[in-house]
Amino acid sequence: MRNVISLVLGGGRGTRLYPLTKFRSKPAVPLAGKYRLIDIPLSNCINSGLNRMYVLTQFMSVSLHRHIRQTYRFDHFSGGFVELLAAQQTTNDEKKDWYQGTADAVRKNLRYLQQPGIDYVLILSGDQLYRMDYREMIKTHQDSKADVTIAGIPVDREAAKGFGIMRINDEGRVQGFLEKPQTYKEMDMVKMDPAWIDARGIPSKGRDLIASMGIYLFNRDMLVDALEKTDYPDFGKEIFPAVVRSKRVMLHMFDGYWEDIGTIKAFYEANLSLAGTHPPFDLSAAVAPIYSRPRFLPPTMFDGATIKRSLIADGCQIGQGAVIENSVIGLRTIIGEGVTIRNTVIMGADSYDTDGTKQKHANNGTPQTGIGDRSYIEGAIIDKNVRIGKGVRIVNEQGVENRGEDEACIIRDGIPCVVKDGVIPDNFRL
Ligand code: ADQ
Ligand code: ADP
Repeated sequence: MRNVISLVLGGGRGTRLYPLTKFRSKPAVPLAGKYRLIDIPLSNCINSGLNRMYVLTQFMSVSLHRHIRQTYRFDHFSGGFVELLAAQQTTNDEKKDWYQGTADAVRKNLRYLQQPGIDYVLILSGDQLYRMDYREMIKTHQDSKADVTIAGIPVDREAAKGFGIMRINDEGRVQGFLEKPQTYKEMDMVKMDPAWIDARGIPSKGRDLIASMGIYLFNRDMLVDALEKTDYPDFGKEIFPAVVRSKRVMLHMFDGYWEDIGTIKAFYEANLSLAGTHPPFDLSAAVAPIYSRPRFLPPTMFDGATIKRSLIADGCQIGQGAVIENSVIGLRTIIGEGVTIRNTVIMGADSYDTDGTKQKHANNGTPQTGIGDRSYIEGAIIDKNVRIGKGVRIVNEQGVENRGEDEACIIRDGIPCVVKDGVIPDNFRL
């Protein structure tokens, strides 16, 4: 496995996950109360025996760098590493140095792939929730003598609009690639016979299209060649439609839980699904754990709360009479007395207030870190380090789809979001 390099695409401009990406790069977005998005692909790599990884990100974020440095440590005999490759150092310069697309991001870093001893490059997305043993994909690739192998999953026609759709022949070779077809007419050009899917041991259940999962295994030399000879910015939009004719592009079929969590709505739903009684993705799978930075936090303290179907991370303090249902409560969250939290993702805090900062907030009449007494929050995402006052009500009662841009509490995809470090005064109502 030493001849495989993994490259995680850590995000474009991050607009689809705004405001979670307002102050951080996408890989650093917290997930399930104690992880970060980047932990998913990196854990999959490590559990697959692949430990040479690069993460491509638009800008260097201190917290992402620290997270990676403190989590992914390899002993020096293994040759393992995780390196961040940033398009630029700050977020506020002109955008011209930014990676123009997924292929452009890889092209700008080709020199790292051209080192000796690398035969294969595994390209992964940084915003998906799934568990995969990439060794199986490498085997498909080698057995079929492919130039490129794309992981694919059956999807129905509604879902197909968001994916690259592939037409496959009986040998498993990709013969057509259509990025995000919007009409049934276009989909008909790449559709499969459901019996073809069933014959591969995967129940088609009304699905007649095979979507690219954005997981690609390239022969290194072919990748370098394809990127040097063109200036195509994207794999899905340009590279694959162009190379399927001239190169041996093969399918690796996957049939498990896999979610693209690159939008606010998908991110919200994936987090809450983990809090259910039968989560579709098992965080506790002993054979393939999800790694994250070990922290030395005290156990969570409850003072007479009612909690149902929720994930509660370490270091929280939950006040008397609080009601928490179907929610994710992240590290170091402080929840006041009589607070109600429903269907909500709370990311927690980076640190606890000291007596000094508590006194300062009290003197200024501003809220303390956490959620103030008697507040009611439903259907929302609450980013890190927020200070929400007492008697606040955050519910999207009018069903607004999108509202606000720079305020502390905005609505995206119908979900109220309190931004990182946001301050919400006492008795605020959305
Ligand atoms: P999308 O997810 O829409 O479709 P894209 O926006 O290119 O495609 O994102 C792919 C991954 O690359 C994401 O993790 C994203 O964050 C990252 N990324 C995007 N632009 C980037 C950039 N400029 N620099 C660094 N990283 C960047 C793609 C494929 C489809 C496929 C779906 C599967 O194009 O064919 O079906 O992924 O989710
Ligand atoms: P999280 O606990 O969510 O992973 P961070 O990685 O941002 O959050 O770290 C939590 C807090 O600890 C932050 O406030 C950060 O400033 C501080 N911190 C942790 N490690 C370091 C470090 N090596 N240098 C400076 N500050 C650190």
